[in-house]
Amino acid sequence: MKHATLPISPTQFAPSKAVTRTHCPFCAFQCGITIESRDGAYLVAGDPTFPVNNGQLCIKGFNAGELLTRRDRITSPLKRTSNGGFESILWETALNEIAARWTSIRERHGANANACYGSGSLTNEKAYLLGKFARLALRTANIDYNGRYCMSSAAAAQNKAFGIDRGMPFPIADLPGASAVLLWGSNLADTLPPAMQYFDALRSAGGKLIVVDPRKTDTARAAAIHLQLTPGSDLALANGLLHLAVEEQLVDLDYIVRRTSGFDAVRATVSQYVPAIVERITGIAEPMMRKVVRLMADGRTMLLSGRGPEQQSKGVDSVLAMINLMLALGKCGMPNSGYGTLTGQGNGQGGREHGQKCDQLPGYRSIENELHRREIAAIWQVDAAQIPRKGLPTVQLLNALGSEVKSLLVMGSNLAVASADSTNVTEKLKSLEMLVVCDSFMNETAALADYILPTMQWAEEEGTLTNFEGRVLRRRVAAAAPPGVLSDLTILGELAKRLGASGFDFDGPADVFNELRRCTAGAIADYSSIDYLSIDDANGIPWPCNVDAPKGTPRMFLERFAHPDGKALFHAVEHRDAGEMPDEEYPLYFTTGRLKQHYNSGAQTRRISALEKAQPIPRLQIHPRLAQRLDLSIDARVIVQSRRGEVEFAVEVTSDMREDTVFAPFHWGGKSAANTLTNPSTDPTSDMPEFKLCAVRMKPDIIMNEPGVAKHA
Ligand SMILES: Nc1nc2c(c(=O)[nH]1)N[C@H]1C(S)=C(S)[C@@H](COP(=O)(O)OP(=O)(O)OC[C@H]3O[C@@H](n4cnc5c(=O)[nH]c(N)nc54)[C@H](O)[C@@H]3O)O[C@H]1N2
Ligand SMILES: Nc1nc2c(c(=O)[nH]1)N[C@H]1C(S)=C(S)[C@@H](COP(=O)(O)OP(=O)(O)OC[C@H]3O[C@@H](n4cnc5c(=O)[nH]c(N)nc54)[C@H](O)[C@@H]3O)O[C@H]1N2
Ligand code: SF4
Ligand SMILES: [Mo]
Repeated sequence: MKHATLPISPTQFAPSKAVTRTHCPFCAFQCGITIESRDGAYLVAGDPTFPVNNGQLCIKGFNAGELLTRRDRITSPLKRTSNGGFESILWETALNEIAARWTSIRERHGANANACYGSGSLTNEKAYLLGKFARLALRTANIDYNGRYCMSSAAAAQNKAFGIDRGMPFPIADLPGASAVLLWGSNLADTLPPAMQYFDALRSAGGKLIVVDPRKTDTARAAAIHLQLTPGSDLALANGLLHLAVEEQLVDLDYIVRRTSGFDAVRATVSQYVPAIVERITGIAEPMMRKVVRLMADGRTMLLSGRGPEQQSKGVDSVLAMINLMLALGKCGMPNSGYGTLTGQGNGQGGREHGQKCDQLPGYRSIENELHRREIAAIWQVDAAQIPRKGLPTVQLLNALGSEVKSLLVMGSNLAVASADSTNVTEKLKSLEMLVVCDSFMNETAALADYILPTMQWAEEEGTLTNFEGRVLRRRVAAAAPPGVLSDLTILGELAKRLGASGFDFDGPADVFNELRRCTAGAIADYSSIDYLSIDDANGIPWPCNVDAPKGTPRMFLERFAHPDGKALFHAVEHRDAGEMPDEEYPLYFTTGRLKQHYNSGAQTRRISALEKAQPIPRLQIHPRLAQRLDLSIDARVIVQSRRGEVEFAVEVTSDMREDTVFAPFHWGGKSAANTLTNPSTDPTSDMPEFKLCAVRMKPDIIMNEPGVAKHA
């Protein structure tokens, strides 16, 4: 079968206008863009009419059009050959063979031996359909997704404290109305650059920005106060700030009584976090802590967290400690105030709501809740008993590859680069009976696959995504897909058919959205009144959107939180060390994160010439005194070792670093893959791996001034 005979409607996927309004393919800011096709290229500009970015874009967005004309696009299904290369095969052959091998694995090892892996890059419709596909077509419990690496800690903490997880409970436009904003472990000057306009407005209105980050980032430089804390000490700092709030009688007792429960236990816990102890753990001096807590207690204040404190083995408790602080100060649910997390991936919000998580059904329902199972089973027209139970979360799933799990379908992630202890993950991927990757491009994970199924990308198909404010947006078609590629939705439908499953015949993305919408009615993430065609006119609709809130809900918690009694819950949490701490053998903290020019595993941005030219290689950021101690010059290359492996980096000497900490971006694979070093120990609640903290060494006798040439210092 050629792709033309598969059920895709050409009109649905053809761009209708010369200039199309749509959204950027990358981060959760989901900037409004316009795409114009001119002389064989696609020109991207900021859409001044879209109210979130107001016409601004970052360098990644401006250059995203190049992805649509890349010559290295995969345009036919590829199958691994016996000599380790790939051969092109027909769609019909690929789909039949994959389905037959899944069936054989299921017969030999049981249904849970087949697994799926999704992504916060997928549209809501894809995330939803992948979850349904795993449960009903493959009949496996084992599906998880890369949001596990991203939003899982903040999501778990918000669910515990507020009973709901919508990244930011208010629109970003509320920010300049605050008197102070505490940005905790986010470098949004590089990671959500158009957000800086709101901080500029905050400053102009007299508001203060406070940044908590072990590095002096561009975001920290824009702040009135920068707390350059010891990596991994966030929880102690948050408890220490609350200790001072109690001591200085800054807590809002009336709010605490009316709107929360559980404060007494938290007050007892933080009584131990006296300034001297907190100062020793965090490196932040007591007067500075007092200054910050007074600023945060006074007026309208917000605390927004990023991946810094979240991507740790205590990420959930660290976020809970921040929420405790904001609840005690009486801020959550108040105007221009409260706690929020800055969601990362393009659909990092919607991607965590519609059933691609191992414990979840659509609408943020729980797969272990009998009522939720029955509700979804009724829409799926199956018996509730047919829906599998909870499966393995990512790190456990990846560790089971090759043993309990024999096949993996990957849609929208470059696991071999993005996972902690990536050498181990690569070995696990190699040990599978069958790895299937759906992607538009070759990447380090696809290179290990048995089958690669080429997919349409962002501007070639439509669908909905939910931005960091919970605003459901519509992505539009602006470019024709090359012949030979299919939509992920079509691929799932065709594979489901071959597995004998029904319920996968859809007439395009809007049709899938309408089923998703029904599945969310009455659930936590309620999309039931969002009309697909009205999304554009409204410039996006924030959920919950239902009969009670037909225009959506820009601001949450104004009257009640989402727990049954309407109250927010305090959680008493204790500071603890990271899974691995610096010691004599490995004396330095190693932390990781992002550069402005590259996106995540780099699979897309390393292909865009302007971005590649601006940041061609990963550099290890180190403090000048550390460089001097190790006799490293600016152009030096260095080998960095952790207990899990070693990598080679070029060196960037910068006083933005602490002397005890080195930083590298994780956007590259191969010999400079930061994740070769990172520690896969996970948070016990969220299963988030510890990307932000492990111990490394750079021994003088392995410093290299030329690649491959060792020099004794
Ligand atoms: N340019 C660019 N933008 C992106 C992305 C990208 O890859 N590139 N990805 C998108 C995605 S998926 C995400 S999740 C977001 C992430 O957005 P951010 O959270 O802003 O990004 P990171 O660089 O991962 O981490 C933020 C900061 O955490 C700091 N940090 C490290 N250790 C600690 C610690 O122990 N405590 C504290 N408080 N801070 C610490 C780092 O120094 C870093 O500056 O960005 C989104 N936007
Ligand atoms: N050391 C370290 N590691 C980290 C992090 C860190 O801070 N430090 N951050 C973590 C975080 S927050 C994240 S989000 C992950 C992200 O890392 P990954 O999970 O690897 O995600 P990406 O690199 O964004 O995307 C991978 C692939 O998805 C493809 N893709 C995009 N859209 C679609 C689609 O619609 N369909 C299909 N089939 N494919 C698509 C792209 O072409 C690309 O090849 O990395 C995590 N890893
Ligand atoms: S900020 Fe995010 S959404 Fe906006 S242009 Fe940059 S990558 Fe795209
Ligand atoms: Mo992320």
